[in-house]
Amino acid sequence: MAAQTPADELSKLSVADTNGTNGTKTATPAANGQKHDSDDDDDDEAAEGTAATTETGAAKKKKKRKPKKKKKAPTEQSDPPRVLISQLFPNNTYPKGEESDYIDDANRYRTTDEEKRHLDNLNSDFLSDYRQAAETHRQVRQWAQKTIKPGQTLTEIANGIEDSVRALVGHSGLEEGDAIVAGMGFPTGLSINHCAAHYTPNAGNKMVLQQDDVMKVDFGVHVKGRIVDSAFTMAFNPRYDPLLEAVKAATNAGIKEAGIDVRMGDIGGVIQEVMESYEIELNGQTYPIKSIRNLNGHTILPYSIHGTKSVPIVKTNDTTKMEEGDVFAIETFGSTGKGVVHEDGEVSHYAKNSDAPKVDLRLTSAKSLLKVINKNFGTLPFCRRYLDRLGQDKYLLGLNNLVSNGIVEAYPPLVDVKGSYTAQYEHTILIRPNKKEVISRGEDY
Ligand code: HZT
Ligand code: MN
Ligand code: MN
Repeated sequence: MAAQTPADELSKLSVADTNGTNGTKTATPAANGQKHDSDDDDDDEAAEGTAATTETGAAKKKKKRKPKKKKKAPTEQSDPPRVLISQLFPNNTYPKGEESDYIDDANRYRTTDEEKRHLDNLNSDFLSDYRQAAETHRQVRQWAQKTIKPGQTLTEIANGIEDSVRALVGHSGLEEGDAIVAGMGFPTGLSINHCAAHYTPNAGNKMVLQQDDVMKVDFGVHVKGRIVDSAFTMAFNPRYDPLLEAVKAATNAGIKEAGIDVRMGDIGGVIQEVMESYEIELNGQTYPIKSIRNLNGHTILPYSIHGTKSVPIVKTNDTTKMEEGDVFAIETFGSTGKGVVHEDGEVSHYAKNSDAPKVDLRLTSAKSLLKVINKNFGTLPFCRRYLDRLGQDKYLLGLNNLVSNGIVEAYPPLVDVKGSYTAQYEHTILIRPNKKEVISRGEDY
């Protein structure tokens, strides 16, 4: 775990120039074909200290030791994922997302104009933070996609994803302020069937994933406040394939349409057109696939999961334009139901309001909980489980008080009609001056 890799060992592996569409498989040094002997893993520093001290008497056999080999730092990801992304990609150089030029006539100059490149305010520093967060997302979701199976509890699944994210960025989030440096960008959404978003288990939740479920897996990774927000849908019964295909295609159409000066309402129109060109047959009934009209994509700001711009997923007359420097979560939801969601069920997701009013809190428990929130999450969304793991208890009265005072926002589960099925795909994209970068793109989606 603590073993250090000589930087030159890893830099020999040509990972610094990984480019274009990212497959987790090819983007990591793991794919370089190098084999390393697993013997090494046994004779590490700890074992060396024991031999001399435990053996006494004349008859002792001198323990044969191979010439000391330093335990090599891992060059591929483990299962479950526990190897730091910064170790797999040294020198703060992480794989790029999927880049594309702005091809629109009015914007063609942007790809060549030297001045534009100069003005790139989404470069260097935070670009590598975004790329590190995105690579963490790809590696954790690759593991999630192969590991998640019906029969697991949602609690196991959420903890599996969250422990992995925290390990790969090297911040457990248990020491005060640590979750602010890097870690979960927001709680792991595990929303099933007619539930479209914002469901994650609270303590004691015994829900088990079922064979015929459709589960949206929506999690965020942040590095120094740069949040990558990306989601996919899992189903174990192929009958849902047309639903998943429709939503994946709709999200990709929205991503393709996005660019500088593109109007929000037009992006919604393109998304809806693609989404609603699909239908699905379930139990001998044919359902049109509808865009969920009251769910949206959104801008992302440092330490804030939603900025001020929304990206509709149906046609609207919103003429707000995308601008350079914007970061967007492009997410679309399809449904076999009404295509409208409402809030329903126990809340799990919360976030401190960015423009929280300064209220003199009367309740001691609310005051002390707010301190915990400020120190550990700031304005990053959190869930009840995150308070539990920090050792907090009996916080619900205080938490509800912060919500009623407008200091903390509650994000209840969002559901379509019972019996319906919903799916989601989401990517984070950077509107850089010269290029659009789909930072979270992988081989999977
Ligand atoms: C809120 C709370 C969270 C943002 C979208 C979303 C998951 O529906 C403007 C448009 C995490 C995220 C959010 F804990 N929401 N993306 N991924 N949820 S949203 C929204 O509240 S605000 C959409
Ligand atoms: Mn999301
Ligand atoms: Mn989002």
